[in-house]
Amino acid sequence: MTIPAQDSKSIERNYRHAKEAYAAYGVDTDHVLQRMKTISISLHCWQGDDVGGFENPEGELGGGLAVTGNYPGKARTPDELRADLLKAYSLIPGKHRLNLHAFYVDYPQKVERNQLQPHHFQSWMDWSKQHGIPLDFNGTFFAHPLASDGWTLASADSGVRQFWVEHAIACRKIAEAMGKAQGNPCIHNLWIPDGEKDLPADRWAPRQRLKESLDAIYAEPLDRQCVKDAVESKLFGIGSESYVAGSWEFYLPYAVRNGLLICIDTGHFHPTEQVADKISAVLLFLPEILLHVSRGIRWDSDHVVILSDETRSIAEEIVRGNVLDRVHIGLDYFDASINRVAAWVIGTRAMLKALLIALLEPSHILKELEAAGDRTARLALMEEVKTLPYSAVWDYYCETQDVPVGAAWLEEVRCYEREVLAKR
Ligand code: RNT
Ligand code: ZN
Repeated sequence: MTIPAQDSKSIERNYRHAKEAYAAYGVDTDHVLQRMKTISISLHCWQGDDVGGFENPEGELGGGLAVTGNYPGKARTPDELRADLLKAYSLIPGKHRLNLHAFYVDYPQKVERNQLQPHHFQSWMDWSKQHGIPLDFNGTFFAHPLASDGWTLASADSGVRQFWVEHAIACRKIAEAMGKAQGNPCIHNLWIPDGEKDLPADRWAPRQRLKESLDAIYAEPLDRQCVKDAVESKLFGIGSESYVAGSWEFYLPYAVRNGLLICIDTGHFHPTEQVADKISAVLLFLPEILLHVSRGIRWDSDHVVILSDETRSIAEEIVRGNVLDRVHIGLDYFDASINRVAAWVIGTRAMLKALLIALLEPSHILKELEAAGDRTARLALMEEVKTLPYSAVWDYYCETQDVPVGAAWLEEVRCYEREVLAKR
């Protein structure tokens, strides 16, 4: 099928109409577009190669993570991954970040994870600088012989724990160096798989050990202008269905007590739990949070983010609370059954659309109606606002940011697939 293209004249005409429609609700679309330009999403490098990393191309993923699909053309080297990323960024309006995992290290010699240093990531930092794409960073506590049983920082083996504590400390230092180099804090996130497949007899000892490991990791205060540490909780994983040491109830108080960011991954909660509802609660007690926006289907399946009710309500909460500067938005999914560049583009554009729609919402009116006790009008208006012409504002935003409007980006991905991906 050929993708329908829109001409600039009709994009501008539609935008003018939309501007009037929103102005009637007291919303200034030009102002909204100015704010959109300041929003950066952190794209996750691991969508580009099915969470493979570059340490060991044959390595087992482990950690209870599962990527399904065998779409051709995945990135096999740092250069291929960077090329694919640049293609994706070129199809997404605005300036965005890259979220790097430690096992994407790009260095000619093998370096053990507890020995990693900033200079092992020099090629990434150079690329980041060259393209103006700030970096975020994650330790990698899976796909490694010392994590083969799924236990790392909470392991009963003190040698194993020590190795991973050293890895985490090394990652904090790397993140600090990245933040310093880019003049912008690098968000360092920590997620570990540790848990039990079946009913544990002792839920206490692993959490006690995890706490001690974390205390050692975060003992040294680092410059918050360079690095911000986040911890990511999880409900269950494959092989840790009955118990996860680093649960939400474990990490939230830990983060509050130690001034860390909590990372909320939308796939890490009970399926009917409202992740959006957590934001206004935790931000009363934490200065900032990190999001891993994902899409679970029946479980933490990490499907590509779409413009779902959940994505929209997360964006609404961030915007209504006026906390765009306190919420770091990262993506976390991995789908190997479709074109991987397209997966980045679809997910990031969906997140940005959700934020745009939220910024366009006349929330001041909704809040006034609520304060006046007029719940009828609140609901009526919430429903009517849903069909205001945000798509015209989105198209105009893409046009003015010099990226393809509507589905036209897909043509570019198809072309890239023919010319680059299919030849791998
Ligand atoms: C796993 C966590 C974690 C990973 C990445 C690869 O359930 O969501 O964030 O997806 O570290
Ligand atoms: Zn995550």
